[in-house]
Amino acid sequence: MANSRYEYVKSFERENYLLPDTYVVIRVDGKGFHKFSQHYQFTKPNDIAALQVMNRAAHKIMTKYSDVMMAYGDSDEYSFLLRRQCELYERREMKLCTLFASLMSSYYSFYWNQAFPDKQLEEDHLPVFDGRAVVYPNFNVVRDYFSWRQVDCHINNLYNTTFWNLVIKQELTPQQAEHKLMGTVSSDKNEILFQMGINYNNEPEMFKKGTIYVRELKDYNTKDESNLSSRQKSREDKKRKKADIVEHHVDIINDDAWWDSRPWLKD
Ligand SMILES: Nc1nc2c(ncn2[C@@H]2O[C@H](COP(=O)(O)OP(=O)(O)O)[C@@H](O)[C@H]2O)c(=O)[nH]1
Ligand SMILES: [Mg+2]
Repeated sequence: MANSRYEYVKSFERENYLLPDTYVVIRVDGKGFHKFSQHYQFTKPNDIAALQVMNRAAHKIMTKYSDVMMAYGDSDEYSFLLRRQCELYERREMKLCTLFASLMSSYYSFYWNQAFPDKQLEEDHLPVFDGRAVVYPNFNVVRDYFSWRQVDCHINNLYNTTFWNLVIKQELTPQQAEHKLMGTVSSDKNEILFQMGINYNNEPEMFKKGTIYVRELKDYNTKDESNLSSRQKSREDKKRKKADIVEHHVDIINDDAWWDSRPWLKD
C-alpha cells in the first residue's frame, strides 16, 4: 500500500552500509552449543558427524553466494570472507548478518536430519546461530583474522583432547582433570597425552586445524574490478560461480605460499 498515512514509520529505520572497498568477514556462532552438544550427546571432544554438518552447511552457503571467497570453521562457528568489492545487498550489515545466521541455522537443521536420522531435532533444542560482520582494511589483517581463529581452534582442541582423555581414559573427575590442567602450557599437555599413549600430532587434521573452504579459481589474472564494465563483471562472477570449492585442513597461519598461490582472495 503506497503512500498510506502510516508510511512515515519507515523513516525510523536505520541501515549501516559496511565500508566500501574493505574485506568483510561474517562470523556465525551456534547459540548455546555447549548445551546443544550435551543434549544430542556429541562425541567428546570432537564429533566428526556433527562437524561435518557444520561443514556441509558452510559449503552450501559458498555455492549459493559467489562473493564468499573462503570460509573457516571449527567447533560451532564459521567465518565467511566476502571479497573486497562485494556488493551483495548493497553491503547492508543487518541484511548480511541476519541472512548468514539464518542460512546457517536452516542448512544446519537440514543436514542434521540427513546425518542423524534417528536423532530428531526437538523444538526446545533447535540449532540457531548468531551472526556478526567486521570489515578489515587490508589483507594482512584478514590473514591475521584467520590466524586468530585457527590458533583458537588449536588451543581449544589441545585442551579438550587432553581434558577428555584424562576423564575417559584415566577416569579422573572433570574437576580433577581441570585441576591437573591448570597453569599448563602446550608442551605439558602434549606430555600428559603422550603418557596416555597419545601422540597429539597423530590426531585428525580437521580437529587440529579446523576446516578451510576456498573458491579455487583457475587461470586467474589479477584484476581491479572497479574498472570493468557490467558485462565483464558478470563474466567474472560466472567464473567464481563455476570455480571448485575445495576443502582443506592445513596450517594457514604461517604458510605464505598457501596464501600467495591464491591471489584472488586478496583482489
Ligand atoms: N562434545 C562436543 N562438544 C562440542 C563440539 N563442537 C562444539 N561443542 C560444544 O560447543 C561449545 C561451543 O563453544 P561456545 O560457542 O563458546 O559456547 P556456547 O555459547 O555454548 O555456544 C564448546 O564449548 C563445546 O561445549 C564437538 O564436536 N563435540
Ligand atoms: Mg557457540
